[in-house]
Amino acid sequence: MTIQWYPGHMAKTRRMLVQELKVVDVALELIDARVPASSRNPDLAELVNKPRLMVLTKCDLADPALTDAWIEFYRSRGEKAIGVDLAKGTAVQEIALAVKKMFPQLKRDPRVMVVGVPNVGKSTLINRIVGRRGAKVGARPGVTRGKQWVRGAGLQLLDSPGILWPKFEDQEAARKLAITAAIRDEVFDQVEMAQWLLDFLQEYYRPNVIERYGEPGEEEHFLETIGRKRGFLRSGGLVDVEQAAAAVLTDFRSGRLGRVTLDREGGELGEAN
Ligand SMILES: Nc1nc2c(ncn2[C@@H]2O[C@H](COP(=O)(O)OP(=O)(O)OP(=O)(O)O)[C@@H](O)[C@H]2O)c(=O)[nH]1
Ligand SMILES: [Mg+2]
Repeated sequence: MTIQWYPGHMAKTRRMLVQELKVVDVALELIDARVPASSRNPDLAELVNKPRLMVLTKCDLADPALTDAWIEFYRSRGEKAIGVDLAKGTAVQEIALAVKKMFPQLKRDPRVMVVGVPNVGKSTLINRIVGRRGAKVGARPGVTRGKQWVRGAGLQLLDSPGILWPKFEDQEAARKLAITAAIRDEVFDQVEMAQWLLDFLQEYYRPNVIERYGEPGEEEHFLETIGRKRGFLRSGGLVDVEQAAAAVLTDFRSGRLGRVTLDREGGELGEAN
């Protein structure tokens, strides 16, 4: 199966970022707190030759204990890392302050590049910092189409389209990015994604699953039980598992399955333990 998660416009964005880095003072590297290893671009450290500050977004949707562990882990490796909830705006001003403190001598407003995978919250963060809707946002990958400088709060912020990287060393990282909606839904089989997610949740967040869907049946796959309970039936009474899968993914993405982190180790945290 050839999977196109690295369309031409991402290569173009990457070239644009390299170009803009020449005039940028600092890069904010956004990673999704639900997938703090899988949403980290392995190319970025090499690409960005400027100071970096890691921002874990969507902390409100992630497992708080694991978010703390990941921040601790990255800090222990010498990274600057801050966790934020962009839905509420928690800790956003801390980021603006941290950036300004980095450049006390600068006569102009610091230029800040905001980078990360699609849908991680780059445009939302910029809007939160400047306190207005300067950048377009949306709950699907690929909302921002071109670069845009947004000024405010004593900063110049560069919004850019999300980028992925051409190769995933493990397919699991790609799948997790699809589950968190960083990769378009058309790329992976939704039923397979939902089944994987249900298995994962049953292993690590069982009470959340039971609370939302009840106990899985013995005789059939969990997705069928869920679909039948919700009345997702095709003609002839067969359960529409595609529809059930879409519902499970929507539940997960909106936090209705509780606060969940999918990267328990992703290699890196495992190394630290
Ligand atoms: N719950 C929650 N939702 C968030 C958070 N940050 C962003 N979102 C939501 O995530 C979605 C994507 O946000 P955007 O700011 O458009 O993401 P982006 O990184 O600019 O995405 P692209 O431009 O597509 O690359 C929106 O629906 C936001 O409301 C957060 O911290 N918590
Ligand atoms: Mg955007």
